[in-house]
Amino acid sequence: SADVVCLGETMAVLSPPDDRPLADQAALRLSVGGAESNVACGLAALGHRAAWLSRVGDDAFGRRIRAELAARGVEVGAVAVDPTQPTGVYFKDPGPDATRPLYYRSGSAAAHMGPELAGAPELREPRIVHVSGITAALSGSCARLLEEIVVRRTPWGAARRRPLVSFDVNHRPALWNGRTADAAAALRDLARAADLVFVGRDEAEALWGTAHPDDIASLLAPAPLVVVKDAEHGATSYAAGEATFAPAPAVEVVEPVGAGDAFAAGYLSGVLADLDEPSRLRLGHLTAATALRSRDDIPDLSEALALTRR
Ligand code: KDG
Repeated sequence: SADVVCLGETMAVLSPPDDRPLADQAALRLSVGGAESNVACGLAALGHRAAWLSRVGDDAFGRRIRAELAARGVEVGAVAVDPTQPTGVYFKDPGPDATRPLYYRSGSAAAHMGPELAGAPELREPRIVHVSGITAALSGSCARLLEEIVVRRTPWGAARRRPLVSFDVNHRPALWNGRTADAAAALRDLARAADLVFVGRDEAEALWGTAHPDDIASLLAPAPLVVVKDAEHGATSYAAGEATFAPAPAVEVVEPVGAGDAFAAGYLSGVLADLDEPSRLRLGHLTAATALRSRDDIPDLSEALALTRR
């Protein structure tokens, strides 16, 4: 069985080949992206057994997603195919400051996931279950599913061996439709209940008005392990009251989408290998750097892997 199970929606991605706005483009490239499956791909590339749990439509995009993730070494056998709802799609719109996502995913197959999925046998065995705050914003049933996994831990009942539940806050304002107060409360409660939290300093500031990494870690107590990422500066992890900072390497950024997921994959790989905190953070920065240099949401981590094996 898998070392890590990643659960969440994955979409077909239509992206421009350069930095001009979507409205000026003539042809788009079709690829695959979803925060949690991006993490699964990263972990598979780093040599771990990673599975993706989700739902796709019975359509061309659903087939493309399953084929591409499988080709990247991710186990997709437990992915449900929905006969009636479509696979979600998103477009990338390059802007002067950032690339913005344009979502076509409301009512998607994945948005119809619900609490019953917490009974999936695939969730019982892994060492790590990785989810993100994106799922909380997809639908009421998806929010309840996340609560079963992160807060109530129903997949494991009274079992003594439970996986580490890893939660990336992944605040996507476009999915919350201006309901920032709802997002702030929901994402804070999920983070507090998780075993390991990834959060960007910028998103913590937008959600909770808290910008200092120490204060963010305090706000998310009692989560035992909190990793606060501060963009190009570095990341700080808080474990058992001890803070560890690792600076990020300087990188020529092509497009940042997917960098947070690549960071999570590197860090989680370090958790699986029982590395110490500085090494987990360094591995996270290394995999994130690979994603920052790539226009795809899922970077080719063989470059990072070559460096770690040196
Ligand atoms: O972290 C990158 C993801 O945001 C991207 O791949 C698409 O999952 C996605 C989302 O919901 O924005």
